[in-house]
Amino acid sequence: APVIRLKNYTPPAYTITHVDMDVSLAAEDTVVTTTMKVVRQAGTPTSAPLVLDGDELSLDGLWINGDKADDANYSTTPVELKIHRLPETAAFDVTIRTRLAPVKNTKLMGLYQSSGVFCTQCEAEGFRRITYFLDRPDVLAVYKVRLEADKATCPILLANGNPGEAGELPDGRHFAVWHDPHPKPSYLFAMVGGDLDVLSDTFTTASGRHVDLNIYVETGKAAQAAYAMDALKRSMVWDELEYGCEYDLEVFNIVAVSDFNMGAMENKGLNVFNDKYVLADADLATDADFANIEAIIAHEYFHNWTGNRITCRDWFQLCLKEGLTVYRDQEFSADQRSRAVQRIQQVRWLKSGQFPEDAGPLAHPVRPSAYKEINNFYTATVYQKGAELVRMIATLIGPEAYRAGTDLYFERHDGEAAVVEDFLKCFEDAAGVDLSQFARWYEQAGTPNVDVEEEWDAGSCKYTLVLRQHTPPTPGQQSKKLVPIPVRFGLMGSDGSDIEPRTRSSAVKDDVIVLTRRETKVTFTGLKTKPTPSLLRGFSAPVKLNFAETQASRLFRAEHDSDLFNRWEALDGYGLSLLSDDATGGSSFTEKDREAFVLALCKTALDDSIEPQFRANALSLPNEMAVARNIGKNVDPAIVQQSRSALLKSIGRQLGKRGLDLMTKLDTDPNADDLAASGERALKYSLLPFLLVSGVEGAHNLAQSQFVQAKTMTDRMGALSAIVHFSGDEVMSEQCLEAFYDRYEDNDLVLNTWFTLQAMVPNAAGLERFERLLDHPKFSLNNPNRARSLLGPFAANNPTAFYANGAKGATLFAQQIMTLDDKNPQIAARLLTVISSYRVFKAPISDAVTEALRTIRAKEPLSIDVQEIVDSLLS
Ligand code: HT7
Ligand code: ZN
Repeated sequence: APVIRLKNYTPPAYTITHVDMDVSLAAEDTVVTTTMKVVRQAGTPTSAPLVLDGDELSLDGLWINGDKADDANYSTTPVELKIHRLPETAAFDVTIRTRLAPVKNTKLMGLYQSSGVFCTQCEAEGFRRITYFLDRPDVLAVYKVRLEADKATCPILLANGNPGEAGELPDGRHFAVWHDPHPKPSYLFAMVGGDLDVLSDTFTTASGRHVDLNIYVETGKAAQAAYAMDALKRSMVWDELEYGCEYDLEVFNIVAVSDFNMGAMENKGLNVFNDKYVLADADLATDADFANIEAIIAHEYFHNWTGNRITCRDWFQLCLKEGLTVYRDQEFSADQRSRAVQRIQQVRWLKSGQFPEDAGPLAHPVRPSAYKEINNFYTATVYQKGAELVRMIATLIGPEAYRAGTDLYFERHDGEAAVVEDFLKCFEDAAGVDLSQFARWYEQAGTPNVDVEEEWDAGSCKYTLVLRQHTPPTPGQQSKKLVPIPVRFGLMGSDGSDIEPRTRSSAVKDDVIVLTRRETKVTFTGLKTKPTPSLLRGFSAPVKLNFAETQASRLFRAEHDSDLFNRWEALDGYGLSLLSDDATGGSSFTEKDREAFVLALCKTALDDSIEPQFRANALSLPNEMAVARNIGKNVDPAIVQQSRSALLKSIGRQLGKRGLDLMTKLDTDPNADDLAASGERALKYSLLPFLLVSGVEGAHNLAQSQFVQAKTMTDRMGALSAIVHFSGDEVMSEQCLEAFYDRYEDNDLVLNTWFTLQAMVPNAAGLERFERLLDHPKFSLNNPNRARSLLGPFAANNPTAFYANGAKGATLFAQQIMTLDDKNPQIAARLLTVISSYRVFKAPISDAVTEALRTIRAKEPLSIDVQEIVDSLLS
């Protein structure tokens, strides 16, 4: 497969300004007739052919300016339609008729059917599976779509934009016309046809525009869309207030479908969602599910401006819309919920998903320079690290200049397909700063390291911090340049409060040290005693901070840091170092250090003055994979597990009865759906595993009664997961799993969580269970959520099972990937990336993974999607 390179970008020779589509929907034989107004671009000779993209299309007719093209005028290959001898006028019409079989589309790209509902997914290159087109984001057109279908099975017909004429047709068919006045790239095209229920509401924008809001869901489930609707309205208000962005159509439609490759899609005026991120009520969804729904609804809505009104010139610029929109959804969630807790969760995700990507064979810059399959580049690096870059810009220039910069971006580039440079220039102009060094963050893969040393001169009362940056090499990028790194900091006095820092250093602006050189030295004066530094507050830059801080200082920060994020980080970092030291037989931690950690953690857990959700996060110790990655090589998963279990037990013993009492006290009103109640539930179920593993009297019974009496899914799942993973009581575990299954066997979304929970059962028993579940009648590779629910956690986060019996899990996993490759290569490739840290494990077991990867590589045919990932994983 050819490699596509950013440096080879050329503007299109022709563009398409108007698209008129007529779609007659039918499962086996959909007919799509598309008339496009094609405009020859300046400098294009009239002899230049028009080359349109296509993918698995069957061409049924071609007309130029209404005249049937004769065979000599065009040619097709599997990936294109080339039209020669075009009219000499600057603009002309091309009409193309294609025939599709949505029911056979298992890739879920283009037009497909999900539980009988016709829907589309066009990003990144799905539109070319509907019609031949200039399927690239820098071709923007105004669309009119006429849909027709059987009225009984497809009473709802939707497309982008505003609704137009609709009516009845002979033979039980009907039609609806949609018109989208905003020029858009083809990846934002969408249409839906099916029998769906709707939850409707309205919104009035800041300037008084009336907007109809509709969420379409499977019949009988409209009530489950209430939270999504509420989140949507809050998102609309927030975007007006924080970014001055108003909605710009008469309707905003969301459709939830059950077969979907990713989370959701921001099609103009017609978002299509994985139903997992729409449907929820307290009986069916956990508090975490609700939070995800809120974030994804917001994310897709925010794309209306950052992505749709201003789109990307080419797919290398993906971070332009995704990094910015993730940053926006993160800030939205921070405003709606606890900012510190949100930041902790974002950083957890960044460190467990993006840092490993940046440190392994799949490392690539936030703006990659080459790809084979664009679907493989919807990554944690583009999304999460991309968001961190926007966050750093805001930190470096301050909130007012940041807002002035985004205002300028919307003003300057509305209606355009932009590049990262355009975005940066807006902040340069608004803030009067030079971001040329900052631009390197977009080009350079790898997580920068910041090594910190401190010097204290009691005689002159001077305290000096020396910070040095270096970025380790990544595949294809051996030498690295210096990048600007904003390190938010504080100096803590002996009573734990912040000291006003006094320095003449030009690297310091307010509470931020900006590292632009290899080494930055900052001296603070006027200090009576040596301060305790609190560095990288709020995780102000996506870097790895190496500071040989004493354990005592960590605990001091855990207790007193005015930055709540850093209080969590102090505990998390302590836990990670302790577990890594333990699992490698190291001697950096004494028994006393260990006890001190256990005491500090329990103190935090039991401290009623701290918000419960924060305490729950503190109690969630680094998982086995985090410890394995931190160790970095020759890891034996069984030993990591032993260290972790031992620590869990110590903590459980220390919590003892007080932990149990707290749990009982946290038995909040099951109907309360406010954030305070969800924080209490989070704390409650983060305590339970400790109490169960350490055999605290009463814990076992409490777990069982919580499960039996559970009124919400958070309670039910919290108890079930603790029982299955920590009670050691197989009989009770099986009974509860069975009860859960009996209750929810017909609810696909809930059943996914039943698979996921069991995919995390450790050791050989977990491997056996995994093997059994692969054969379970409800397991299927056809539904992405179901495939992910079992394969994902097993391969990503359950190393003692995955590597049991000579890494048999790797062989089983590879077989599933190969089967999936024939159905849905995008999902196969994405699932395969979860094992990208396999090389940290010791030789015999990691060799087995290499073998499994080679088997996949030898498969024929093998999709480009999977091939590109396997090649990187093997390189
Ligand atoms: N922009 C979307 C990314 C996307 C996608 C979504 C569903 C299926 C396939 C997809 N390919 C790319 C989602 C987002 O970031 O908002
Ligand atoms: Zn997005």
